[in-house]
Amino acid sequence: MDTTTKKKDAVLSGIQPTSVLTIGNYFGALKNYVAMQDDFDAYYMVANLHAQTVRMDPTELRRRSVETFALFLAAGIDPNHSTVFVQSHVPEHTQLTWALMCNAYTGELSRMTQFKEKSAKSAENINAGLFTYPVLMAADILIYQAKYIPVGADQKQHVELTRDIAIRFNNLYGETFVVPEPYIPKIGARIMSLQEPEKKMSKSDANPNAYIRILDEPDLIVKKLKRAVTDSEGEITANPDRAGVYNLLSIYSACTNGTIEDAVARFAGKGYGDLKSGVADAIVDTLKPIQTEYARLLADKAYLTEQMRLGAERAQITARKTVSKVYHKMGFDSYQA
Ligand code: ATP
Ligand code: LTN
Repeated sequence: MDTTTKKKDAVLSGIQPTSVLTIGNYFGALKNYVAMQDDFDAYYMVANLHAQTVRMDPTELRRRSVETFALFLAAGIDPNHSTVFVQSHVPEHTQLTWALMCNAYTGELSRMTQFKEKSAKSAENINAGLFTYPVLMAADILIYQAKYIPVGADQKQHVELTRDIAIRFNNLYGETFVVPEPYIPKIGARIMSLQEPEKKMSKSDANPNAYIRILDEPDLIVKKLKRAVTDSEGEITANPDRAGVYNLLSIYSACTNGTIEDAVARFAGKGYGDLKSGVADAIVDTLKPIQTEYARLLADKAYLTEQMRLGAERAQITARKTVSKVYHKMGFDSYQA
């Protein structure tokens, strides 16, 4: 055995199964999961515990969790290379959450932008889970000693909070956790709503014209692009202040793996109609292989169930180690007289 081989750094990320994933989730997160899986010890999870911070029907949550798992695989995550699992199948996440909860401050949690936005959106259900959600996310990350966290720009603040909690814990109890860093892609980190391009595209937006789902049919994609909000300038330039046009150019770049400048050159001298149909075609081409593979996988429930079981089993080996280390350090030893 080659004893000089360095252990790979771990990466972890998760997506909530609140609805069908959008191209924002794909370009901001999922695409990078696939790109990183060969170079890292990768853990990718369906964040179903997080999803109940907004009220979800249990039957729907169950179905969407399986569908999101299938979509991970369809997008190219290889369960033989990466540990892919559903969060609630590894109960150690909630065990570590309690330990971290006692090391997180209510002041820092109340500064989280996502908490402020989501509580403004659903004033009738500002539950304690919505408030403590970033601590569960910190547990997801720290339990696998993950070094890099591939996320869209909106999650940067949560990863920074995780760093603070990890450093605080390490200072108090001795070196325990790897301190993680966000990995945010240059292009695609913040895909905007097609209807309100100042707002991020979100899978739970009330207006379906605001987002493109990974599973949207080509006709629907063309229709939604036609309705996308632009501006009255008529010229195609890369100006972030012209949010609608800039967003379409970013989506095109993300689909074609090019730069914004390449996208501007491609549409030089053209009108918004050409831009919209060019972007729609690029999206359709990107999503087609994922959609085909998704349909195939979803028809094989036995395979999905088995992969979920194997993924959870593998994740649990690492998760257990971290929890026993942390519990021991905090004085929660088992059966010691
Ligand atoms: P919801 O609408 O349910 O709050 P969401 O669409 O914001 O969900 P999440 O499950 O919160 O999606 O996020 C999963 C991953 O996708 C995260 O890494 C997040 O940063 C990324 N992501 C979400 N929306 C976008 C977007 N518009 N652009 C780029 N990345 C995004
Ligand atoms: N909070 C994230 C989803 C999420 C996550 C994680 C991302 C849950 N646990 C751990 C990265 C690492 C969100 O809402 N997008």
